[in-house]
Amino acid sequence: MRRIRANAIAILTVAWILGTFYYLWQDNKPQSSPSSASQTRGRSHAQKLVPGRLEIHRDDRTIPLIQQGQLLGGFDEKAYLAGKQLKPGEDPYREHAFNLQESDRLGSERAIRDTRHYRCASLSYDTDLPSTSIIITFHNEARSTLLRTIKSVLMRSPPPLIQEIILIDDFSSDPEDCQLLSQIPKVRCLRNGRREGLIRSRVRGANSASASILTFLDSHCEVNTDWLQPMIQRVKEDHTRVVSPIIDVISLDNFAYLAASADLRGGEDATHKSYRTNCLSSLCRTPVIAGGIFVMDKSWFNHLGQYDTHMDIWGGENFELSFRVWMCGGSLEILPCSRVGHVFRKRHPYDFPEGNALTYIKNTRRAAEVWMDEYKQYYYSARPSAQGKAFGSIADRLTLRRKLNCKPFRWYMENVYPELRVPEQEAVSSVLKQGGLCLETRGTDGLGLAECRGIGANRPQSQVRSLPSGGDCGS
Ligand code: LR7
Ligand code: MN
Repeated sequence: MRRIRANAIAILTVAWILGTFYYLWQDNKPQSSPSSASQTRGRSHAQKLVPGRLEIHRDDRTIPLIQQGQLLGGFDEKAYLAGKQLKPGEDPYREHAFNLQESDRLGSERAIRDTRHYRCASLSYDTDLPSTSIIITFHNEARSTLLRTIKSVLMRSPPPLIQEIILIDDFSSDPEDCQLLSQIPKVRCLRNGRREGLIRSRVRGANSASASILTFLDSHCEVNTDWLQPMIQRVKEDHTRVVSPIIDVISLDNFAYLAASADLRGGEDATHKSYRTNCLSSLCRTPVIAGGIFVMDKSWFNHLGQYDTHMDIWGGENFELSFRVWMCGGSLEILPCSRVGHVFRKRHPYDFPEGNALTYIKNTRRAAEVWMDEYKQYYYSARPSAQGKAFGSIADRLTLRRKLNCKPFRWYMENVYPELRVPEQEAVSSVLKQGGLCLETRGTDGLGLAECRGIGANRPQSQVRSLPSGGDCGS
């Protein structure tokens, strides 16, 4: 009897050990291929990518199979793309700072690898998620990249979640780039009567949005499988959250879709936990977001003062928004189970009416002057040339800060960014470091607030941006 019991205990112990090993093995299993990942996917809204074709699982929230015709309504895609083509002998990089020939060759849609951790596929989301207005502002975007952005949204989102896609044509040379696209169901086109820049354009889009949740996208993105649900879920649970996906890289040369690293601030452990929970606790929090791709509750966006509409063209608004969200009672997150690809460029393909450097200095000075309190000295020591440059009146934004009763920048540094060390007497060219993120000065080149390179960087290096350098996203 005793032996039988001993045997039973031994068997149970072995089973338990095997079970533990199996669980650990599952947890560390490398990313599965798109097709095997989709087989393990039991969720609603799930989509699976088969090379060259998109299948959408039917469920109560997914409109029956989306076919080319239904998806695009009366829109003539071929004519749209053929309307603008690279001329023989023309430099394919000249107009857009990416390889237009490759983008055009790809066409308006393609299968991309599901770059999420395989565990993401088994997360489930509420079946009554609120819908969102997608806001895409652009200035002279290539037709093929713009159309691919729109189609990827329509193909890879549960249709009921997409209330509308609002395009803001920021005074592009050809009004038809935008107008023709409004023949696609759900797509609306607003054209600026003069060049405004992305900040005022986004505000215009947000003001005309009819959904309660706003989703901002750049005009050269491709959203990945189930990109939207994790973000809307997080915002639905707490409307003060502002959430971003992990941003994958679309090569500007050959348009290959490349997975970005997904390491979160807390390292491996935090990453694994959040794959299982969609960030149940504070695992996904980040001090700053890249700024182009995020989801935010509309009333929270309005309550917090939208954007600083005295910022022009490009740059600085992502820092301003990040500081403001944290200091005025919200939070920022990057969700590892949401992935969106973006074409990172090395230069701006468009002009800045006031000049690139002056515009960037104006915008970032406004952010520093309104939000950084005594810490703005680090901005100025990194960018001495910013001193004395015009940045307009910030009275309205200071009033907003007071009205919202926002916390001091010191609070942000100590609570949101405690890993960040400010150089006391150190040379200005030092790096202020924390877990995965850095506030760094680069000689005379600028003050950067971004993921550190090499320390479990959250996003590819091309997403590391320096505050006043005035360069492109990656420079
Ligand atoms: O005058 C303009 N009007 C516009 O509508 C200038 C630009 N734009 C549009 C443009 O067509 C594009 O859709 O604004 C968008 C952003 O401009 P990009 O793509 O030329 O610049 P970017 O990729 O470097 O943009 C990043 O930095 C910007 C700083 O102001 C914004 O925050 C962008 O949203 C941001 N993009 C992202 O965060 C995507 C991820 C990559 C990174 C980093
Ligand atoms: Mn961009």
